[in-house]
Parts: sequence; C-alpha cells; structure tokens
Amino acid sequence: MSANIAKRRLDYQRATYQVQQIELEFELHPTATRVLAVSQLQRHVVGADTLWLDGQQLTLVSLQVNGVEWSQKTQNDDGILLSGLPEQFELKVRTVLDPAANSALEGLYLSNGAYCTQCEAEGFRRITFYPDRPDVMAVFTTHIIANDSIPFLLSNGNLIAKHQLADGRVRVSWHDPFPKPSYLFALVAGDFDELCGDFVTQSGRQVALKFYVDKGQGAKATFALEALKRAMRFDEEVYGLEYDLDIYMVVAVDFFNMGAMENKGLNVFNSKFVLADAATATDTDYFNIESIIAHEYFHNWTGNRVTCRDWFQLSLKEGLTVFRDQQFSAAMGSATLCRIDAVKTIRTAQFAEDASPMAHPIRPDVVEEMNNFYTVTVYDKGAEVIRMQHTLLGAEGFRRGMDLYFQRHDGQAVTCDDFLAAMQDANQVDLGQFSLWYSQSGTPELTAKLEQTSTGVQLHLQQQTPATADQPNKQPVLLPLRYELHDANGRIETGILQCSGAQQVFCFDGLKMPVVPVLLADFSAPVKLNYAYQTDELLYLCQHAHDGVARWDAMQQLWSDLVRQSVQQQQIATIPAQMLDVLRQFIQQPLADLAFTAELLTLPGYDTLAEQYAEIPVEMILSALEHYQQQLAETFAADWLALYQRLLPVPYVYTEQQVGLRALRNTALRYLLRCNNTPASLWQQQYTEADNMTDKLAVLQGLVRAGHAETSRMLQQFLQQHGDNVQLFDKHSALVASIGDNSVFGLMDMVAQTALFDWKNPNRVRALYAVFGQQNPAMFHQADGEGYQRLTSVIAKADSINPQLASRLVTPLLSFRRFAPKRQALMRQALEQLSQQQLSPDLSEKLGKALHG
Ligand code: 7MF
Ligand code: ZN
Repeated sequence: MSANIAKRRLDYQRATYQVQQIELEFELHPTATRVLAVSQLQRHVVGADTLWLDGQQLTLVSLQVNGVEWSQKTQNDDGILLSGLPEQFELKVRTVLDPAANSALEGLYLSNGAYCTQCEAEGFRRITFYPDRPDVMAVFTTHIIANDSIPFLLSNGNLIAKHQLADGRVRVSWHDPFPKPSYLFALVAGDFDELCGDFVTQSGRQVALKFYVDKGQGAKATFALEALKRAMRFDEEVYGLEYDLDIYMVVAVDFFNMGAMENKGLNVFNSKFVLADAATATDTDYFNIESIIAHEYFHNWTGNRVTCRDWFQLSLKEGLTVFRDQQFSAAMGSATLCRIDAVKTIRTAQFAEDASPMAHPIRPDVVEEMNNFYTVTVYDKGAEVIRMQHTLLGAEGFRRGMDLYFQRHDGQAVTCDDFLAAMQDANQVDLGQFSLWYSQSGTPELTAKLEQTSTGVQLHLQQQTPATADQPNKQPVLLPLRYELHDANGRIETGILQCSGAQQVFCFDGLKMPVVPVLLADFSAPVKLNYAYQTDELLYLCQHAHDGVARWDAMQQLWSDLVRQSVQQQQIATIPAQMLDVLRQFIQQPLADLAFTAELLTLPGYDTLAEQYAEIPVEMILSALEHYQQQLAETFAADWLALYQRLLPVPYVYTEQQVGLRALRNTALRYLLRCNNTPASLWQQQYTEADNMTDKLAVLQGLVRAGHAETSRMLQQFLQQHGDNVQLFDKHSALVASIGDNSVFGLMDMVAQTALFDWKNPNRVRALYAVFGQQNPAMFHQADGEGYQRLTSVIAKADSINPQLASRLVTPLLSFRRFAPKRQALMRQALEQLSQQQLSPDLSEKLGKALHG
C-alpha cells in the first residue's frame, strides 16, 4: 500500500485541463471487466502541458492521446503523469478490473451478485485513469455491455439506447446532461424487484421514480418511495428547488460502506435505509429511512448542481444537506424530538471527536486519507454551523442567501467561503467573525453568571475554547444564544443574543433577581454551557421553560449533576425528594406529547455523561446510572404499571402519534423489566402479541439492559425465528453485542460463526463490533482489557478486507488519553499491537495521530 502523504487545503491548484465530455463503455465480467474511457480535454491553465491522472489498483491496457499511444508518461501506484500535451485532445484509456475481488467496496464491486459502484470520495480512480477531483466536471455518457441475463443495467441520467448484440449480449446507453465530477458517477447492473412511482414537479414536469431492491423485497420499498415524494415536495416549497431529470432511481444493496450515496439520478443505498415493513423495521428505522432518503435527494442541489471545489470543502455540501434533512424531519414530525436527537449526536460523538487526536475544523486543513474525514464534525457540527446562520439571519434571510448561492454558483465547484459570501451579500451583514467556525476546531465553553445591579440584571458571559490536538490557540467565536429569562412572577423575556467577545456583559433593564435563565434554547450553539444552576431552578425549568429542548436539557442537567456529585464523593448521591416528585408528576400527567415525555423520563446515556469529564470515571458513571435506573424502577413500580396499561397497543402504522405511544409505553416497560415483581407474562405477552418490530425489539432491549435472567433464552429464540432475514440478523447481533456481562464475549464469537455472518459485509461486522465498541461501555472498558483486545483483533482482520470499515471501528480506542492510567495503558497497548501490523492508509493516519500525534 502507498505511503500516507498529507494534503493541505492551502496547496490547492486548479486542474491543468478540464474534461468537457467523457464516454465510458463497460464490458461487465465478474473478474475481468473491461473499461474504455474516451474523454475530450481542454487546457485550463495557460502554458501547462502536463496532466495528472489518478488511478489505483487498475490494469492499464492502453492509453492514447488523439489516437496515438502516448509515451510521454510516468506511472506510479497512484496514477500517471502525462506530459507534452496539446491544448485540446482526446484521451482514450483502456483498463481491466476485477469486481469480484473488490472487498474494499470502493470503485466497481459485486454485492450479492449485482454490480455496483461507490465513487465518493476517490473511488472513480479504481475504474479508470482520470483527473479524479471534484473541480473537474464533465458530461457523462455511459454504455454498459452485459449478458442479457442481467435485466437491469443502470447509470446516471436518461436511458438513450438499448441494443441486442449479435453475441447474445446487450448494450444500453445512458446520458447525463449535467456536468458532474467523477465522484457522482454510478453504475448498477443486476436482477432486482422494481417499484415505480411518479412525481409531478411544481412546474408540471413528470418525473419517473424507480426503486430497485433484492428480489422479493419490492413491497418493502413503498415507505421509502413515499418519503421521496415528500422530500421532493418539501424542497420545492421551502427552497423553490425542483428536480431536473426525467428519472430518479434508487438502488438498495446490502454490501455498502456507508448509509447512502447521492449519485446523479441514481442513488445507491445501504438496503437497511430503504427496506421497511412493520414486521422487520422499528420506528427508528422508519425515521432514519425518511431522513436519509431526503438527505440524498437534497444533495441534488446542495452537492450535485453546486459541488465542492476540493475535498477540504466537504462540509459545504454535507453540513448544509444535513441541516436541510433535519429541517425536513422536523417538518414531518416533532421538531423538538428531532432536535433532541441532533443534540445527543453533538454532545456524544462530536464533542468526543473534538477532544480526540482526530480533532479537526468542519473545513479541515490537512488530510491524509479523505475517507477518514466523513466525520460527525464535518457533517453534524457542519449542520450546526449552518443552523447558526439560519438563526442569525432568520428564515427569510437564510432563504435569500440560498437563492443567491444558486444564482451565482449553479453548475460550479465552489468553497465554503463562496457559501458564506452569498449569505453575507444577500443580507448585507458581516460574517467575518462567524467564519471562524469553519477554521477553528474544538468545543467552546461558555460560562454565564447573573448579577443584580441598580437598574436591572446583568448577564456576564465568558467563552473559551480549550486547545485541541490539531490547534493550540483559539479565538472567541460568534455565538447566537437563544435565551429565556424567567423572573419570580413567572414573566418570561425571550430573544437572541450575539456573544462575540471572550468576555461580554448584557444588561436587562428593569429585571429583578431572582431570575432563572435558559441560554441555549433549542441548543442554539454547539457549545458546553456552565451556569451554576440550583436544583430547584432546574426543576422549575424542566416544567416551565417554553422551549421543549430546554425542558429536556434541564432534566438531563439534573441527572448529570447527580452523577458529578457521586464522582466527587466517591459514593452515589441521593436523588432529592423534589426531583422524585417532579418525575412522578411526569409519569402521572395526562397523556400528551408522549414521545417527549419518554425523553424526559430517560436518563442521559453513558457517552453524554462521559464527555463532561477530562478523565472519564467509567465505573462511577456506570454504577450511578445503574443505581438511578433501578431506583426509579422500584420507586415508581406501580406508576410504571399504570402508565403501561393506559397506553394500549394499536394496529401498527408509522405516525407521529403512534411512535410517541410506543416510545412511552416501552419506556415504562424498560423500568418494569427491572422490578422483581413484574410478572413475566407482561413482557412475554408484548413479545408474542406485538404486530411490529418496535415493540418486539423493545422487550429484548429491555431484557438486555436490565440484565434479566431470561435474556439469552429470548435472544436465541429471536435468532431462530428471524435469523434468516439480514436486517433482523443484524438486530440480533446488536443485542448480543450490548450484553453487559462477561458472557458477551462467548456469545459474540457464536454470532460470528453463524452462517449468515460475513466478514466481507460491513453491515454484519458493524452490527456486532461497532455496537460493542460504541454502545457497550461496561464490557468494552472491562478492567482487564479484554474488550480492547477483542476490538483490535477484529480491526486487524477487517483492515485487510475493507479499510474504511476498519477505520470506523477504531474510533472508541483513539480517546485512550481520557482514561485513568491503568485503563489508558491497556488501550494504548492494544493500539500499539495493532500498529505493528501492515495497515491501510486509513488506519495508519488514525493510529499515527493517536500514538505519536
Ligand atoms: C444522512 O453524505 C446523513 C449522513 C457520503 C456517505 C451519505 O450522502 C452522503 C454521502 C457517510 C456518512 C454519513 C452519510 C453519508 C455518507 C449520511 C447519510 C444520510 N455523500 Br461516509
Ligand atoms: Zn451527504
């Protein structure tokens, strides 16, 4: 494998040549697919006569310039440098590839017998020699020649021809009129169920919608098809953006490194984000499918029509598209619940990444392996940065900025600065300080205090961003703070403050202490807030804050304060009586806003709490959480049962109302499963009578989390009943991987030996081992280091098959410096052992930063 060479954002140089058009011809064969690429190129930099063609793991058959075999070239493992080139020329490249041997799932590969491509970020270079960079945009025509036993031969754009060849093969041709970078190229060939629909755009154009899924699964794509129509309508209504081709295709495959991919006119999805019915998908699966379908659709404008100049700008399309899919999900269901979900992601995974050796700004400055930068920072913090612009400019101002962005840049490959400039110019504001959010990594910490003065109340703010692994020095950033000030008479003052200095004071004239503040309503900035709340103030806010996110946040804060006290005293702190009273009220209150109530009654997770400590007190967090959950279960045993019985199951439909009902009922169930006197018939009845996977899985999850004696028998039974369906097999694996006692290791080994388990399939491996590393802190961090050893041996095995997969699995080990010396040494040792082996560039970059960074 090639050595890691760091690339720098500031080293950007224009491509020496642009490709106007490319004509690709594939002769499909499982082990020897022949690719012919004919491109028309035009000089783009005055005086330049060289051109770098990326190409990896290819067999080159021939390379011609204007019909002449070109000898002025030098080749290495990463590509070919051509020199002595004319101003304009035709490049003709023949390559041969082996899709069957492609276990990395980048470029052209086979998924259960179907040909499939994945080109983002740098996979096209595994198909042909080409300037594989997003600022080279060409019009693609694709011809696919294959045996006529393969019914569907698909590529980007519109189908323009189909011929039967004399030798029993067929040749189909596709043309995509929109110039695009190579990362948006796609080819799919195989036998599928086809589900068709249509959509009439705002301006009256008819669009054919087609879903391709495994044979026999067609009916399970109905929900995704309907979700696509909702997304198309949303983008027209909210942004005035219409779809631009006559056909939109979505293919679902089981072998896929990521969630989905927005290839122009031909999305490829991980099948778990397309296939759904009540019997196999949970409410969470339905939610994810709708939001990912929307995400990929929204990329058609934010990503495809306007794309990235270089990969350092990835957040230009990803942060913006995540923000857009979050807006869509909020409009389709409960905005508060969606926001709570996003906040959890930021507070767990993103804050952890900022505190890790992989810390980077949403627009990174240095990258070794691009695949390592598809991160929660680029995506989710990126979306927060867009959201803050929306907050600062208002919905209308934000829309003006978006309109100007498309007006200026449609058809171009641009930068994050271009986006900010459009927002700025459309609104005549200065986003100079705001732009620091793009270049500075780390999580700002905001400390706030209130003080009475003779004229009113002063809010003293102080912000500071601790140094990160990649940047020692930090400057103050612009923070939009959505506040609520509650005074003693129940009056509430609300607004948005812009905190821009390291220290800043705001005065609220006429206000009198005591005042209880909410400063991050709707989590208006991705920061850590320090305010010395009293318990009774938080209890007040969790009942009376206007903003739902703030009410939930107050309850989370109460729990995290208790855990912090426990850590400080080395002894579990007592839950105050008033807090138990408020919780009882929430359980007993009239039924309304059920999903939100479920969130209020759920403790913060281990990872949210862990993020609040410089040195993570693993045992105390885990035992405090265990203790408090047990105490709530027992204290309110009768109330949980009454609540459970008030919420009667109804025939399954995925609606906001029903999702809330199931969420709250299953929250009650989770506590009931911890009570000794809950009759087994209660959960057994739910398990056998449920007409849907949400309620079935809730029983199993509840048993696992409660450490219930019946757990392994029930998991066995589930595997026997459902283990032939891969989605359900994966759910079983994830349950096994979260078992909180020593039996987990042997049970995981058994799953890995099941016939359906396949080391080459990332879904199988992630369901078992990513879940273990990320969602089973008790066993992953077991004091003897067994968990670390298990994970690293899996990573070593995965890396030789699929580097992207291995690289994602290593994340929980990278933060070893955050643990006490003994644990830290065990984690480091596991990583050092791993680094003795021959590793992919993906893993080398991460281990290099973690061990020697
Ligand atoms: C929703 O961004 C949010 C994020 C790249 C692959 C999909 O469209 C994508 C692709 C990765 C990680 C997360 C997501 C995607 C990828 C994703 C999907 C849906 N351009 Br890697
Ligand atoms: Zn995306």
